[in-house]
Amino acid sequence: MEGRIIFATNNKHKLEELSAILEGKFKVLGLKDIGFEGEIPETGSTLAENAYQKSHFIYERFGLDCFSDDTGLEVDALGGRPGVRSARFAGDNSSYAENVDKLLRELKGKKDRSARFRTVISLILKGKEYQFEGSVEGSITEERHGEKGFGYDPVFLPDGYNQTFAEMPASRKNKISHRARAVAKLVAFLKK
Ligand code: ITT
Repeated sequence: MEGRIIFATNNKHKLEELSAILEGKFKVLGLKDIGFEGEIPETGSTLAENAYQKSHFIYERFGLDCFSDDTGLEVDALGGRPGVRSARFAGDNSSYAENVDKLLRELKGKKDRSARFRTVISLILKGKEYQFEGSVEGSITEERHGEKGFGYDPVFLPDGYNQTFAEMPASRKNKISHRARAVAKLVAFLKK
């Protein structure tokens, strides 16, 4: 029988991606499926801390095994920013569009546009935590390209491809992305 796993996220795009990546392996339940509609606090200063905070929060309240994902976009010319602050780059409650606008503004005229997405997954299994990391190298385009995906996808060109994450089919992003790479490690662990 297909196993079930709870993904502690409020981000519906991430839930969709993970459901697609894990299709046929695990049925992914979101927070709504377990009756939780609130926000999970995220106050850590690293991806690993935030990932742990999210999975731990749900484990404490519901006593259920679960995993979370914390992701950041690290831009070399910005000293690794926005990084752990990727969701709030342009301010608290900023939209994806505002964050992308700020990124393009800060990189205007800059030659070095190299960047990477990094994901840390925190899994809690029988009260014990395990972490899995995945990253993908690429560069930030001068303008937006494509409508698919979410967040910074329209301006992220993965190395070796001529389409941004927002131009390529979801099935391709889901093979090569930071999240896909971290999830592959999670699956290998869960299968052991
Ligand atoms: P949860 O914490 O509830 O899972 P979140 O949106 O707050 O959802 P993060 O804290 O990991 O997630 O924030 C990362 C931000 O980075 C997110 O809001 C997007 O703007 C961006 N991001 C994450 N994954 C991305 C991806 O695959 N493609 C493009 N942008 C992404």
